[in-house]
Amino acid sequence: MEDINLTLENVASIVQHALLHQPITDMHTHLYPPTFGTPVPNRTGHTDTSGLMLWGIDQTLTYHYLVAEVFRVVPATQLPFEAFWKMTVTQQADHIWKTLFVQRTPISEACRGVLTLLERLGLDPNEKTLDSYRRFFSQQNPDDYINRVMELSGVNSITMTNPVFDDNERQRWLGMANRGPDARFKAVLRIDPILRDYPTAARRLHEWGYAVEPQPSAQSMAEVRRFLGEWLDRQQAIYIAISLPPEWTYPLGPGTTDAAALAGQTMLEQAVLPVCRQRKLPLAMMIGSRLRVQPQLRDAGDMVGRADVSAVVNLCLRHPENKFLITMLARENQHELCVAARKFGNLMIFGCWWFLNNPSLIEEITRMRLELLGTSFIPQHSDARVLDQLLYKWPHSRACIQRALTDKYRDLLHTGLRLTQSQVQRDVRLLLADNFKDFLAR
Ligand code: HDL
Ligand code: ZN
Repeated sequence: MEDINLTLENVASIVQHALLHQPITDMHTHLYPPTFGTPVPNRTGHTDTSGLMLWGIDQTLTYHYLVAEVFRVVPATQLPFEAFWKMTVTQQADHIWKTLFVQRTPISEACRGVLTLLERLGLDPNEKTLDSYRRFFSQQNPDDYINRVMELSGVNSITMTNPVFDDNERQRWLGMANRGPDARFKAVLRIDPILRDYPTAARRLHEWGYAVEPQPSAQSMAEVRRFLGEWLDRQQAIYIAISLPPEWTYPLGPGTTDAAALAGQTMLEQAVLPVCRQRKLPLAMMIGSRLRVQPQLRDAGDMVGRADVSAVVNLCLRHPENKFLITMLARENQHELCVAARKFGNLMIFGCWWFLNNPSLIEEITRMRLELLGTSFIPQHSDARVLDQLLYKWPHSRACIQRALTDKYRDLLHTGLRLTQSQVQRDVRLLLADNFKDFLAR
């Protein structure tokens, strides 16, 4: 088929077409296939209440972003946290729908997302109750529904987050030995406690049969390396991931007396990074989450904090043989992180994470990244926790990326540069898939 030259008149439609038709590798989500259990009945009526595959209207409405928002309208002084947590998921969903979608205008990004996904499924977002939506989902089979959501959202590869220090997660992996992986999903070994709380991690690893000691001895380092290798093999994981608090820094100052922090740093340098180097796996570090600031909100109780980009610079400088996938949670860190990425080829920045995953910030950050990094970054990941969210997180982000890209191509056309549709398609393929795949393979 003949290539099309870009003009000021056709550039927007060519960019939109390229984004819509480029299969997306979603490189960070909290999604699971049905083999990890589903808390919503499937065709056989089977429900696994601790199932990890979240989907359907009730799971969508009780997403922790919406839990935080509903407590702003009906505060805990009216509906105590404990009373809310005692409710069933359907009761919580009814409360959230009534409060945020019926009694108030659902104008927040998390609310608008629910309306977008309902519309994408061909459902009327104007219902006053959830009955008709529940009827629709009761007729879906989880496995078929995954295929439908992937097709509608344009995602052809879902990267999971697999926190092996979570008992439910770990037991499911150990019990799954004979079941092959689901080709639509790729695993990621998530190991926060090893760096954030080494004493607890050491105790648990010891319980699981690894001779890890309370102090980061040579034996402990070797056993943590064995643990990492065994789980990377079990999961066929494509990278190792950790999230870190805003105050995380690297290297720790010479006068540091915090034994847990020193142990975490030793484990990073003597166990995690060597295993990643040996297997050519990236280490993904998600920096800036201060956990359970409001503990009564549970998953909804985490906060953002400005972090130290020089820690990322020192990491990339001191470990040139390692590959780092980095995202930071504070808007204030984004420009400095972008400039850091200009200095290190072993640093790939990704996504507009969590509290940055809002159109006003996605567009601002994407424009800055295009201007500073060209096409050498990963603009977005969904971070979806409920399968249905792919149906809004990607359309909303694509619209932002489209506006930023279109303006940048227009700027290029004004220089007299000739551009074609196939070049736009190549750029979009890099941004939505190949930058990640190439970084893994590098
Ligand atoms: O640590 C993470 O991976 C974060 O994405 C958290 O899961 C957070 O709760 C979240 O869901 N953000 O979107
Ligand atoms: Zn996440």
